[in-house]
Amino acid sequence: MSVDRGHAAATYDLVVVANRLPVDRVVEDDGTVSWRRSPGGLVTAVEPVMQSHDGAWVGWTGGPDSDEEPPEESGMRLVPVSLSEQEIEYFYEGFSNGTLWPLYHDVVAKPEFHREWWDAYVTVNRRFAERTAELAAENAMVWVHDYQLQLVPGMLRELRPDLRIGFFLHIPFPPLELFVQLPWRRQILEGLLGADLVGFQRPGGAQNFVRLVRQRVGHKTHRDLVYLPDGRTVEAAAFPISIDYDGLAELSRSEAVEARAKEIREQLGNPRHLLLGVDRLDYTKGIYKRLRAFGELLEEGTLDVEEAVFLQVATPSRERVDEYRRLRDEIDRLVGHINGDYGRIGRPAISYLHASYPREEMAAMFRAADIMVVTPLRDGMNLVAKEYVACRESNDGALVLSEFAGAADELKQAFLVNPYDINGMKSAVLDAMRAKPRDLNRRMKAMRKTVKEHDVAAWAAEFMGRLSEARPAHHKRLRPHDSD
Ligand code: ADQ
Repeated sequence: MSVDRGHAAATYDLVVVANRLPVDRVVEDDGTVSWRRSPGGLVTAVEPVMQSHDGAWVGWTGGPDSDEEPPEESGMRLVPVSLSEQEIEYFYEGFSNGTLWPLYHDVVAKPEFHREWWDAYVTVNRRFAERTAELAAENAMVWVHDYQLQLVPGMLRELRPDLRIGFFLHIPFPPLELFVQLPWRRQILEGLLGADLVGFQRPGGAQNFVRLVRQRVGHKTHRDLVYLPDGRTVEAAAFPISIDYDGLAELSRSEAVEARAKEIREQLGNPRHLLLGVDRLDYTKGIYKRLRAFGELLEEGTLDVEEAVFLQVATPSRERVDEYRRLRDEIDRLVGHINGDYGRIGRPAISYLHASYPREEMAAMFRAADIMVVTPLRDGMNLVAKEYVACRESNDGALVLSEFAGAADELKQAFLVNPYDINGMKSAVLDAMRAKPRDLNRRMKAMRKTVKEHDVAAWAAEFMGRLSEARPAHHKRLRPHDSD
């Protein structure tokens, strides 16, 4: 039961803790402040759970030094955590996105290790933990999200041993050999072990975690369970995230989206093959190698811009981090080269867009594209692959998908590629172009069934269901005789 003694001291049965709140603060031209719901799967995922609980969401507003509380959203209280300019630089851009992000993505870029970044990470995680401890009702469930907040479960457990704490990592959890580079590896593992349930996108992530805990912290483990000296048990398991399949499928069927899809194809010159890439502009997404593969197909004369064009949408992201600025320049140059060499008047080989679009426009692009090219070098899941599938009601279209995206575990009927193998990607694109409609139909039907059956509501319900079965601290589990 939660207690409402007016907002200030109210407590909640379910608290979601994520780096960002699900709203953006918008300052209008006349200076008035409003809040806009920020697009994102997480809100959609937790909304149904929040409505059946008495929920609060703790997160940062996205700007410096702001603890102004936004209005409630979908029946949940939104509780801001404030970050200073320097914390944004050290905690968010630094340790989260300059250290952990590259380290957890196969060291695709070089992670930087700075002690002052780590100090800010500890300080900010503590602030989140303290705020959450004040908000959670007795025996409440707390669901902490992602790599920016890995110390929160441990800090919260110390403050509030009564809570049931779940943690979900949206990005990959790296193999031991990479993780051990981190000077603060032990603190991170101990932070995560504060949770009762630690969720990962793929079974491999859960296995990496359990192996590290056994070898580096020395706790007993058995399969996906960790046995702590205080008698608590921590479970590690995979919960592959998904999308609001029905919502997106319905949107994609609308006449407006259909008309817009047709218009997009016309504006691109009605090519026989329209290839599409949609990503945050991030070095893990494999945009550069993907466009090179397409450029080579044009260079060799295997393809011609009269028959195939590429629409690449890349939303700029983390622009204050050096590595992202470099990537943006590299891709700008590559696109310039390819268009300069192979484009014709009114027919660029690659239409390259930096904008962020509303859902309708995204759905129209997915409907318009014959081949969706999703080739991250490493990705926790990749929702774009699932979104494309949800928009292909006609069961046509092909998905070229990296083996290194979590989505590859479920979308087995995609044209799977190794994103480092440029020749392999070229062949996969050609295979997709030449595939018989019956083959494409069979693949798309199977993938649509998978995503429909395992949508985001199922994902959230599974995680919450498992967390609600987790034993509170005073219920000791029997230890097995041996560990593996
Ligand atoms: P991301 O790295 O952000 O997420 P992804 O899963 O592809 O990657 O999600 C991106 C989302 O942004 C998609 O819903 C997509 O439609 C949307 N989007 C992309 N470009 C857009 C644009 N130009 N305009 C509007 N919307 C756009 C992290 C992990 C992933 C994991 C998710 C969820 O890196 O591996 O799948 O979290 O757990």
